[in-house]
Amino acid sequence: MRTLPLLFSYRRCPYAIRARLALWQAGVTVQLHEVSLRDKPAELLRLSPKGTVPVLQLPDGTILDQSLDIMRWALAQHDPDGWLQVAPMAEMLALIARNDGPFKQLLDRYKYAERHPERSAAEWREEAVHTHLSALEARLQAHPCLFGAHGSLADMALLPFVRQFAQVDRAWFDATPALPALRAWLQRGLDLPLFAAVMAQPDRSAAI
Ligand SMILES: N[C@@H](CCC(=O)N[C@@H](CS)C(=O)NCC(=O)O)C(=O)O
Repeated sequence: MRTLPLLFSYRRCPYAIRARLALWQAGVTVQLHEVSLRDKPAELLRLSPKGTVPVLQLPDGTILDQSLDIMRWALAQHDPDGWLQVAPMAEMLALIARNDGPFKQLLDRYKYAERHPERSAAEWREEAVHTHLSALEARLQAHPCLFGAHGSLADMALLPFVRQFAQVDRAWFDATPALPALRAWLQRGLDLPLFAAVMAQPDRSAAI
């Protein structure tokens, strides 16, 4: 009988990173199964045929195969810094939906601009800033985190995606005058010991 939840994860996937951030923050010990997205294990596809990571299997057999559901489940177990309480849930979810929908689509176009030649990488980037990141910048000009002084579910859910955006052209991100508060927020997030912990090279199939 399995005693620990089983997490199928991929180290650099932003959805998997956000799930790990919440699980580690909650102090939930999982059996971590690092997968190759090119060679997905049959067990993962059996539990969740859609074949994306992260997937969490609870000891009672329940499957959570959406990163946000994993975050909310983990923090419902234990939420030491009150990430679920920082702002009304509907407001946090609305911001996360803008990240996961329109922003993620533009992020992918910016990152893989050669596959989307209707516009240049710089134009996709500009649209991503205009559609989403400038609104985050405005929030962060007003306070250090997205919903005030303290980190929330939304900060943690968005952080890995903003990290990925920054990494596409680090020199541009570091120099743009358009996003100074977002840059500082990202750096503070990446400097958290929690972030380093979830990005540690996984020992394949090790319990953490
Ligand atoms: N809505 C899902 C999206 C997860 C997702 O798309 N993960 C990517 C990796 S970052 C994936 O597994 N893609 C499948 C593939 O590349 O084959 C969630 O929030 O968990």
